[in-house]
Amino acid sequence: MEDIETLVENYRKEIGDFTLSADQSAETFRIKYLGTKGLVKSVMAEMKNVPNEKKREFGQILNEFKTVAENKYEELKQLTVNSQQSTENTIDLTLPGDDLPLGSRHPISIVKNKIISIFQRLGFAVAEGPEIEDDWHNFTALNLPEDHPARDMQDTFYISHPASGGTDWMLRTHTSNVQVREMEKGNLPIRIICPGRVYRNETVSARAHCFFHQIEGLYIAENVSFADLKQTLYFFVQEMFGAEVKIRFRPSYFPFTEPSAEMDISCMICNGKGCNICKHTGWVEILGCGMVHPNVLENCKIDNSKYSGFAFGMGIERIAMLKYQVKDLRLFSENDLRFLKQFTSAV
Ligand code: 2U9
Repeated sequence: MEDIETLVENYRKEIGDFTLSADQSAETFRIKYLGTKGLVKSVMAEMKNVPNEKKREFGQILNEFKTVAENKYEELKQLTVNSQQSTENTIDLTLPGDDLPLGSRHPISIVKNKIISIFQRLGFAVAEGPEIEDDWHNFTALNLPEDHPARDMQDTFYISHPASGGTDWMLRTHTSNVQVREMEKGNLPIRIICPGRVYRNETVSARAHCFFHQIEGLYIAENVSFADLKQTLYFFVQEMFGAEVKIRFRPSYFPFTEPSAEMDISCMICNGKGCNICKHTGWVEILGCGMVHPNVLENCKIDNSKYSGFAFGMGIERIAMLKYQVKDLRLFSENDLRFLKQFTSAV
């Protein structure tokens, strides 16, 4: 008798503590306690061993035990229903997933990629180099004499560092350092374009910035002429701005090219009739160019009696301003999403 009472007491405690794990339902409980082979039935079977005078008292204990088990079962069933309902209410598995916000490419990258792809079709390869440069690769090799104004502290950001080892490090003022480094490798012919960021000590305004982006080009081989330069740039302009756009060259001066020229395109806003963009001239300047100066070839150990070459340089911001009619250069570096998300491209 006492054994059975202790057993019932233990089962009651067990039922009180019973909780469902994630992979169980109220049915798990029913089978264990209330099923045909369940613990309640097996305890009930003990009645036959109870003496008659105790049957009444003992029957009461067992009935209470059965009620406790049944109540717990009802409670567990309710819990299962509630948790199913709350999952059903919060998660609609038929809904499509959340949209991932996609960024857009920066207009400078769009224009840069377009320029690169045009020159790649003409056989130019892309070359890149360091933004922190020494005096030789940024200036001296490019035929910039010691006292040239472009070396003035006003224009160039110099870097002073205790570990510089006596080298005058600077932030490159153009990407021409990349061409110098390619020429020094001595693998001819060379047909490269060099995109990258450059730095100049300028006051920031709508038309100037202390950093901007350039693409420069260099072609060195035997018998390269100014005619090759003109045809290459004409192809570039037609692909970039449209077949109806014209070009013209004006004589100019750069220390690293001789002869040198600046190239204008007919204004694609007014078709050459005159507007604010072209300041009523019908033409807008887009780049500088020329035949590589013999001194530059010599500085880079290239035989200037055998080889000749042309070079050109353009500011990517300037091309982007013309193409998209952006009036203020600063917009390109302020990361204002209202500006940036107006540009779309496949590349
Ligand atoms: C080597 C030899 C010659 C690159 C050249 C220009 C003319 C030029 C300016 C355009 C607008 C710079 O971004 S800008 O301010 N560039 O006018 N650049 S010829 O000539 C080279 C380069 C490398 C070895």
